[in-house]
Amino acid sequence: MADPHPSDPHPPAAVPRFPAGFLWGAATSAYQVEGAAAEDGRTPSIWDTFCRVPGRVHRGQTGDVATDHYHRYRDDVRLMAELGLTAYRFSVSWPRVRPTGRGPASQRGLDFYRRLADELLTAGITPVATLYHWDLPEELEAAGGWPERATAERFAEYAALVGEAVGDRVHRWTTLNEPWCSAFLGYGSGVHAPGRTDPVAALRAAHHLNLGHGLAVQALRAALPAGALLSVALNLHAVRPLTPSAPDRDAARRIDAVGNRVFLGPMLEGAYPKDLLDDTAGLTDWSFVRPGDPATVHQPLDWLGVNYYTPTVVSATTEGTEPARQDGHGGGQVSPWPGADRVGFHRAPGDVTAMDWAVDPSGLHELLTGMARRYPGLPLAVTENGAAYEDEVGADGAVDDPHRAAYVRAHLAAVHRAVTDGADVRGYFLWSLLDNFEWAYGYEKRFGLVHVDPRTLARTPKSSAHWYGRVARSGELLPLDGA
Ligand code: IFM
Repeated sequence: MADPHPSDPHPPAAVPRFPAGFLWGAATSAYQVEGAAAEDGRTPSIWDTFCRVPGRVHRGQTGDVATDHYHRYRDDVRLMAELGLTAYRFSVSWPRVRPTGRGPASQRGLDFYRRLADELLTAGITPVATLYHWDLPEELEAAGGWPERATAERFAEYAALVGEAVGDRVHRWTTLNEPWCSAFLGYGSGVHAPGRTDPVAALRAAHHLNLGHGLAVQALRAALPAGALLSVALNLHAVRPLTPSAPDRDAARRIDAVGNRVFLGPMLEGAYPKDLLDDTAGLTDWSFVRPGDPATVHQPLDWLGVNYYTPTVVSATTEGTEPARQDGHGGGQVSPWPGADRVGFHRAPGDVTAMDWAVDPSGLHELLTGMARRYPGLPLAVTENGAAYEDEVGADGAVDDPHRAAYVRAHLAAVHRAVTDGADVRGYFLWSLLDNFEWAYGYEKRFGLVHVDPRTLARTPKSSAHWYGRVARSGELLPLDGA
């Protein structure tokens, strides 16, 4: 057949296509969406307690009801199926399936996750379960929390209970979500539950989260059928020095050490980085790391989850920087960066989301290609990426959110570029399926593909959800609506 435009100097570029089998998902976490906080035997987690401390959470809001996903999960699965999503990443609530964190499992709690997995499988959606997304049973915090070794041991027992009960249905597992936040925002800056501000406790917590991960991987391998795919999801920081000066580059090295390599080192390489131990030597001798721990933490993994929102720009001094930028999560006056507390944080250039986070997809490309180079052979998935915007419901009841669709498209383009550059990326999970409880910000920040009415909890897919669904169905990076 003759070329219809033999002289066209700009033939249309091919629409980028993602690899076959790529998982197109959305993510949530138990405390942020489930509600039903006191139902079916669930006991309080550290977030139930933290929300009740005056001044900790926007307007004293709680996850008591959240989006009521516990009761509405069937509708939510139907919504995902109608949109065309192929995977759902959710977390299991520890205090729901093992009330108080120790003792026997709650059959009613476990049954919820079995029903949820069945509903997903029936709808042709792949379930991806995370065991810990920050809701430590309150009784374990009362016994010392993550700074204590026993918490890692309880976590492995809980992992075994869940694996045995749900492992016949769920094949993809993640031990911890963003352990950096659990350790350093929970025990360092105190802007997250349990709200402690002790740098040594934060470092101890980081180690016991690492240990809990390693013990949980061992427990899951024993409990799950062969072929289960195990991972961890890290909020890796794409760290950039503000200037090329040696002090700013050293600031970037410090943040990379206590932000990224504190987990990547032991989990994927079997040792804590020497520079991290040196940076924190004035605080601790790390004697809480027992002989044998590094080997326990260093378990073979089947994939690595990368969570990314915005780059981390740092300088050697805090002069001229806002204290709230210290943690990127707002409001903290105490540094969440032990051994790097003189480092200054800056907003990257460009547009910002409602979180005041700069939109810069190049950080995601950098992280994915960096992980692919550093850990060849380890498949990757983007386990969280997304944006909060001030969405408004139109007079016709529709929610038009072109900014979110543009954010997601730009980040998917970065993922596609990383794949072209050799990174083995197997899936993308948009944060979040639903507008939900955004931790210390309460319900003020909306990350959802689906709008949730704060009074009625009615769900309305936003325009970005319809576009993302078409991308999921086609496997192609389609143009934005109206583009
Ligand atoms: O809502 C959180 C999620 O729980 C963990 N990662 C970042 C999201 C947006 O702040």
